[in-house]
Amino acid sequence: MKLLHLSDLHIGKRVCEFSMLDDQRFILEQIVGIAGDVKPDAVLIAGDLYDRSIPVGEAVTLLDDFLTELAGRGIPVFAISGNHDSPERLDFGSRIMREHRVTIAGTFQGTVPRADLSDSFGAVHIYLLPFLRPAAAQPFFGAEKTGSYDGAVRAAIETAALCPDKRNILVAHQFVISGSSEPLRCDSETVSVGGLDSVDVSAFDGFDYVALGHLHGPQKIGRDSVRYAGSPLKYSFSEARQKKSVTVIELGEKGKLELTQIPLKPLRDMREIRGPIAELTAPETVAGANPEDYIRAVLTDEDEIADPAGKLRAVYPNLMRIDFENRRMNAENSGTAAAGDPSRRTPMQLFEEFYRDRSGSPMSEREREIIGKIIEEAGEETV
Ligand SMILES: [Mn+2]
Repeated sequence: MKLLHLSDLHIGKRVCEFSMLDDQRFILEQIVGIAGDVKPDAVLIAGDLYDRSIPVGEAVTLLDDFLTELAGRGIPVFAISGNHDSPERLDFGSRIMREHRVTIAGTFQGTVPRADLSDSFGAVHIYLLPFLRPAAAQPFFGAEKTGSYDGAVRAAIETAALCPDKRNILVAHQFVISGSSEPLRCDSETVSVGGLDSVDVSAFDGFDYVALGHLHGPQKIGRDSVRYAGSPLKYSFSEARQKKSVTVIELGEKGKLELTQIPLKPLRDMREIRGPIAELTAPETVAGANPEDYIRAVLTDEDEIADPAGKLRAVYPNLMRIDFENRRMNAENSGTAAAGDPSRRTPMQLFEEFYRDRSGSPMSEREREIIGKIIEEAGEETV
């Protein structure tokens, strides 16, 4: 039996004010193509289908198209909610969709629902655990068992009463760790301070494969068969060097399983370029890769550049971010750090820093005037 594992679609996400919808449509069509080639017995989607609890209309249409395409090819889908999804909204229509073999577990209802598939080796039990917070588990298991994410997830799994002779698969969306080793994190994930949301991998000991969502870099946790598929697209520059993929799980008889990662090729890559502006905008540099990619430019020029954003955008239309790395900036930055406490700077100084950080150049006198007026109107003291 073959299963295709994906997660963290974050449909509707915007990165640096750029809508990712075209990129998401492109990558989801590619995944439908992969599903057509691989012919999995099911597709597992491990949460964060949408980027926000109330997704924009186009995002809903895109997910609808994706699920309809898979269902149309006769491929069963098993999906759960992630921390970005609204559990109730994902549940909408789910009882009707189940008739078309699209099974969505949005809200946690006190048990881990199971779906049964089978092949020549016998039954495969697929369990669906929506993203679980202790507060959502407490009404079912009491405060004592659900004082932590780890406790809440263990209490939920206990309800599953696994058949040890069957092949058991879990789809879950949690922050899973293995002892004290730190998983690979990215900036596009929602972080929780102090690791209070962590669940130890030992909670999943009874499962033959755990299809995880939450972390955006593809990786195993502890053993090979507890895996984050990762997001299908890069959603932050901290992921610029990652290779995105979907995971194929090939189940043999109980205890036998093979994993393959199928690489995904985005419509536009997200990458960093670094150097003096003349070099970065030179035709041979621009032609060396897709200029439509999402770009973070790190400029190393020592001299002041007039309108760096405009110059870069003329050749890289999807420029997302500019940073400077030169002696002058380093000196200024260390000056700022020495000045320390932002609360001791005036609103105007803070805004000037913000403006320079975003645009790459200082504010003009006219702009300073306008901002000064706005700050005054807002009742803040300007200096
Ligand atoms: Mn996510």
